[in-house]
Amino acid sequence: MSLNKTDFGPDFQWGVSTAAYQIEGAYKKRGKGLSIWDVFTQNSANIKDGSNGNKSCNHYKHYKKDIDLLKKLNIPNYRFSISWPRILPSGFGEVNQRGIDFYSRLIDRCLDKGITPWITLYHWDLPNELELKGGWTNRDILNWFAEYTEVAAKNFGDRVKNWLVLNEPATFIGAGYFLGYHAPGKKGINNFLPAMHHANLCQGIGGRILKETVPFCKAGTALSTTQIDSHSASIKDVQAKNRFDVIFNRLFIEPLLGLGYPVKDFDALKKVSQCMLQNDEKHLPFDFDFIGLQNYTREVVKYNPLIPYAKGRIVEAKDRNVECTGMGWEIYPEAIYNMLHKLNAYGKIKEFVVTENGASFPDIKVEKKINDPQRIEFLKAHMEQVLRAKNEGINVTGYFIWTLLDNFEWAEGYTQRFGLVYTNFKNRKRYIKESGYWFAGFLAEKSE
Ligand code: IFM
Repeated sequence: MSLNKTDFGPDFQWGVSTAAYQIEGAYKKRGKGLSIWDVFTQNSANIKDGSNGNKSCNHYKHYKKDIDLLKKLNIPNYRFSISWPRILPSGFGEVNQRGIDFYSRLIDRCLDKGITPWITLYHWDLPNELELKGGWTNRDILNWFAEYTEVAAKNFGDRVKNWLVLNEPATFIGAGYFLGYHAPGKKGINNFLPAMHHANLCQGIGGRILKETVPFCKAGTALSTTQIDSHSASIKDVQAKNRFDVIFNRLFIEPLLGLGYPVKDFDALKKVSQCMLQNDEKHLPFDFDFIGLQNYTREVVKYNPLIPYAKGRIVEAKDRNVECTGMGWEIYPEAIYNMLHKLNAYGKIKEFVVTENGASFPDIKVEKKINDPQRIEFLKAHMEQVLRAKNEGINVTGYFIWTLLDNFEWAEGYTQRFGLVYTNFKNRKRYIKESGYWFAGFLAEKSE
């Protein structure tokens, strides 16, 4: 099937997404406070290659060139995140004007080049000073987050109309406050439940403040989705699959839609009531203008009584003999289609934007050229599935590739390359990959 931009209609929004900690570097520059990732990466054992984001792509310095790259690639929308400790070094209180100025310049550069900026408020780099007070487990995060949202909305809302509150809460809460392999490295159900509940409340808090503060704003939140299949049709495997579905897909959308926590399918969630105050249930729902849907793969789950709470484990893609990306994630394009359908079936979501989809492959630069046919195939196959869902009536209005530049991939360090543009981490030079040129060509096609 040949894929054309015109098939998606003239108003479909195309873009790329990035995140502050993954690309900015300049981790201590011009008044920025430390984030939990700055601190977590100080222990090199936490990251596969012992690296950190202290310099990363140094987008802080090269942002103009990076926006020029967007322009060169014909990319009309740019989603980036704000580093909370860059603008509020202690998390609340004193504002770092130099941090505000950086994002103002970035936004202005986008606008000058005709690129629409989209802001994600929280893409995982919590100010470390807040973590010292308990971070997401401390209920005060509701006030800290409200203040942060207000500062961002007041400073950038005159020029930025598209906002996302959280990025993948299931990932940063699950990996950071239950499994401990992401910052801040906390573990266990007693950290997980309050952190999860507070993140849920913050989605609504952020959404409400944005709608009150930013005239004509479109507010959403970005949720990770993963198709979960059971290893067999046995009742135990199916129940395990349902518990993983709760963890991966339901924890942050159902409270938002007024459905409460899915305790029926996951017993261990019952204790969340201990973190809830009387009116919390009323404050969980929020009617976002759109949901940012993110998808990379599917997982297969098998019952395992030895695993606490989930009582199941993921059957790794490599053990299933299927085609994988560099992350070891199965290449399964139907997952994005199925997840659009799954969330659409709630019947309450007005609009979807695919705010992340992409793949890492071990790209090699040969004489300034990076030939990455696997990424092109991956992207095309996923875009086809998005179109299929759209043609079936799902209101999906945009598709953003993860990501512009190869960057710091969290616990994987620099071992994974997701970019349309190759980054040489020794000298920060950028080289457009074949996939970047392919996307530019696709976007150049004139809409009817
Ligand atoms: O790099 C991440 C991003 O920060 C959040 N979504 C998934 C990407 C790939 O792992």
